[in-house]
Amino acid sequence: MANSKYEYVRNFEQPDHLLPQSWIVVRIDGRGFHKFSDKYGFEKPNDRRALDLMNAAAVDVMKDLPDLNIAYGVSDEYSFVFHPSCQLFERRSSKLVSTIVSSFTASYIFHWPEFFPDKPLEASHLPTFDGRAVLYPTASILRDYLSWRQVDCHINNLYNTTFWNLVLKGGMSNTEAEKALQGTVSSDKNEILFSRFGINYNNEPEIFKKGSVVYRQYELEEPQSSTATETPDASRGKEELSRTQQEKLRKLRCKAKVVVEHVDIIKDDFWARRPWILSNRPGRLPAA
Ligand code: DGT
Ligand code: MG
Ligand code: MG
Repeated sequence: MANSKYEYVRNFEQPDHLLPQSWIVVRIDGRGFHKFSDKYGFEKPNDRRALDLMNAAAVDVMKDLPDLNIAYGVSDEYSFVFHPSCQLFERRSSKLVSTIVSSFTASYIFHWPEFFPDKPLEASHLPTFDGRAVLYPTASILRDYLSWRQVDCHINNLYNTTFWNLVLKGGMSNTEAEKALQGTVSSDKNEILFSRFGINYNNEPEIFKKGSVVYRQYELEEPQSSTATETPDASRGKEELSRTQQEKLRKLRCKAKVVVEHVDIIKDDFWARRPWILSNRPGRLPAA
């Protein structure tokens, strides 16, 4: 590149390479979705179309970035996870976050008409997302992060389901419903749902109770005796993969189907049967 007297301004750019050998989570969240969901008439407390649209956008992001290992979504947020060995964009935080945010937003807007055919987006109310990258030093802490999001999903969903039943079917005002739920624990909310509205919370759709998990599907494996979180940290990228090896892995990943499931990711079973997510070594593709 030709040198000019302006060249020095480059020095104002700050490096933002994320620490090596740590899990990277990019979490994005809808901006002002409280208003946005009202504007487009999302059903309360859960709008299946809105959640399916979030999932469609997340699948596109996973396909766009084969380095991603898993993603977890609930409400207007999605967490995207990169393995500690990931070298995408030299691990530069702003590149990773801005790419995921814009890729997700573009896809969300692209798919909108499939899920809301009768509600075209208006230029004055367009969906936008913010994003941040957070590092987690071990697979066990990464799992705790994902468990935190899934527990949050459950707690919020139980509260919201009870709240909106009290309002929409029970005839309470928002303030009355809020008061009625003050100081209640889970079992109280289950009881209110069952005794007043005949709803067994356990029978609510899994997507509402557990959120959505997106990952590359290989053949499920028999759980090994070692716990799911022990092995992966050994292969966290201390031995740098050559470019050719990385390219080969990327190609293998692109061949796997990206699936969306609404399952428990807190217990060991999910991870033990899908060791490729934490190990970063592609599994066996299912026979066609
Ligand atoms: P923010 O993130 O600080 O810009 O503000 P919000 O308004 O996006 O707040 P946040 O992210 O804490 O909460 C998500 C909002 O999105 C919450 O008010 C409820 C709404 N929302 C998300 N999914 C659904 C849905 O399926 N149905 C309805 N009715 N609302 C939803
Ligand atoms: Mg939000
Ligand atoms: Mg949110």
